[in-house]
Amino acid sequence: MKLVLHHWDADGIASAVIYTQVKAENFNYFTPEIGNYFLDKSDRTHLRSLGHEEAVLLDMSLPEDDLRFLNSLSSFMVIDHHHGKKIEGIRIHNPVIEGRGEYPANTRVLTELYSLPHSALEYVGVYGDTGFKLKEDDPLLHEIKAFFGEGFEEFKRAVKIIDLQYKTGNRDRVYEMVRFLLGNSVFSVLNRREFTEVESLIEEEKLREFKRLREFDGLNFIFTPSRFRIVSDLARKLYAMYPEKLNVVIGLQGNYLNFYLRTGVVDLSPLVKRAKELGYYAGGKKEVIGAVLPEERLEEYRELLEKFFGEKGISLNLNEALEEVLN
Ligand SMILES: [Mn+2]
Repeated sequence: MKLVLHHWDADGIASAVIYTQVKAENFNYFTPEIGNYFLDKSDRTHLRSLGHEEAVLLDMSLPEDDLRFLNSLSSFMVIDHHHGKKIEGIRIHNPVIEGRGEYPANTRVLTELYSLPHSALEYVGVYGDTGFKLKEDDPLLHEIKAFFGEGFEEFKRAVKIIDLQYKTGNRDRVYEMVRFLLGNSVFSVLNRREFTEVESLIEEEKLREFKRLREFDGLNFIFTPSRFRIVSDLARKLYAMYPEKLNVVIGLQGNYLNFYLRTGVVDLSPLVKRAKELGYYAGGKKEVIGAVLPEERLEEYRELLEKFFGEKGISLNLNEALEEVLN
């Protein structure tokens, strides 16, 4: 059996479809626990049990240790467009790492690698990864509009629906989308209720989970046990309403906690740097820090945050709020 591992977003899905079409073979599909840019224990157990003879990883930059793990299971290669570095002993096709410029999507890397004509699937990846930040005068936007003509608005809607599937937290929905696109056009996604309904399911879930908001002195706090990947959206919404408060949202992500903090009170970038140095799966910028951590590191992470804010004369007071998470 041959395996395609891929990112769960629109570019990852379209990449899996393009790769399958190029190879014209049957594949099994796999995406890590949604939200995890690494393989967790149960991912590894599952992958080990497959006994596949070949695997390719598309549109995802996993830690070196995970790449070595995959390389030990079967013949393995990576096709990607994320920044990173070459790794001795791992086959990686990534023109960005090779210094051949920026690639807006992995679907574009595949299109070039296999000398394919431009396609709707390629643009699903391109628009999925870059659409939100393309300015009106961007040549890439002109290129996409020229390709779709009158159908551009419908195309945008289809990309959104393809991308949204992962937000349910249900990997099967992602695989169903891959399989659907193997036999159907990008636009036909819009005629399938099982895909389009996800949009309203997510909105309803967000409204429901927002009601869990608890307010402490200077702190807004939501702990959501929802399977949906809405933690960053909830944190964004809180921040829009209360930029002067510390807005913390914690959700479950497989065996891990997804911990988001958004605030306009202080520049968080030094905290992001510190968290990364301490080995957390963390990322962020000036007004946001997100981290994925095992529950047993929650206490330690809280101390890191409280120390950081303490140095600025701000008390975070997470103790009381966190009781809910730990119970
Ligand atoms: Mn991508």
